[in-house]
Amino acid sequence: MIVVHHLNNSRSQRVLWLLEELGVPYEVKRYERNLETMLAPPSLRAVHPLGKSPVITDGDLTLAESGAIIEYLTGRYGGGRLVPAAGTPEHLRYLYWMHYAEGSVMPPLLLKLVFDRVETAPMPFFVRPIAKQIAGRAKSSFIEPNIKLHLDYMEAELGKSTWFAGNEFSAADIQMSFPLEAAAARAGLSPTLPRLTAFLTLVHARPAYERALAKGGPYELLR
Ligand SMILES: N[C@@H](CCC(=O)N[C@@H](CS)C(=O)NCC(=O)O)C(=O)O
Repeated sequence: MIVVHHLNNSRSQRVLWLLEELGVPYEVKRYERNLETMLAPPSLRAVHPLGKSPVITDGDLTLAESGAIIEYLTGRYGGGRLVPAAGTPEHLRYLYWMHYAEGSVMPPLLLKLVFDRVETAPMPFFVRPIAKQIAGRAKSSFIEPNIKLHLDYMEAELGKSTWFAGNEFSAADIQMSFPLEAAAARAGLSPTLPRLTAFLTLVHARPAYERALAKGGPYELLR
């Protein structure tokens, strides 16, 4: 039986959604973030040394990293569903977006989360102006321009097809949903990004997405 080690408000929601799309039975083992640090509990390190979510176990296998988990689950249980046929242009786009999500667009979104927190973290009053200045500089000179660059790029790419890999919904859309949900929470999706907004509306309307939310519990991304 597949067990999804699921951290609240996290990337593992994608794995629950994928399994609901595939109709594959699984169990959810829930872990709660520390309310102060927002980190995963130490018990997750007993499953995988990094203690990050998602992690799945399937028999003797323990596998971490969202993209690897998605590849494994579609390959083993998908029967060809949610992955464009090998050798097609859609398959190349599928590969691209599958890697882009965690490799390219998540880093600036994570930096934004960290530097936003630096600005509001408790600290001695005389340090605050300096911390705010450093965080503000990092955000205005690097983080925010990069987030805008990625958002505009994804918006333009979704002008080519309804979904990221083509006109068929694929597991790459599941992988890409997290950065877009994180961007909506952390940076907001402005009216100049109607395709990204429409993508999230389509995603949220999928019955499997709804079922996964019911299994995973409240899903409110960190901001
Ligand atoms: N690139 C990894 C990132 C894993 C990751 O950072 N997960 C976050 C949840 S969204 C986590 O476990 N955070 C809690 C912590 O770092 O303690 C993946 O896609 O699986």
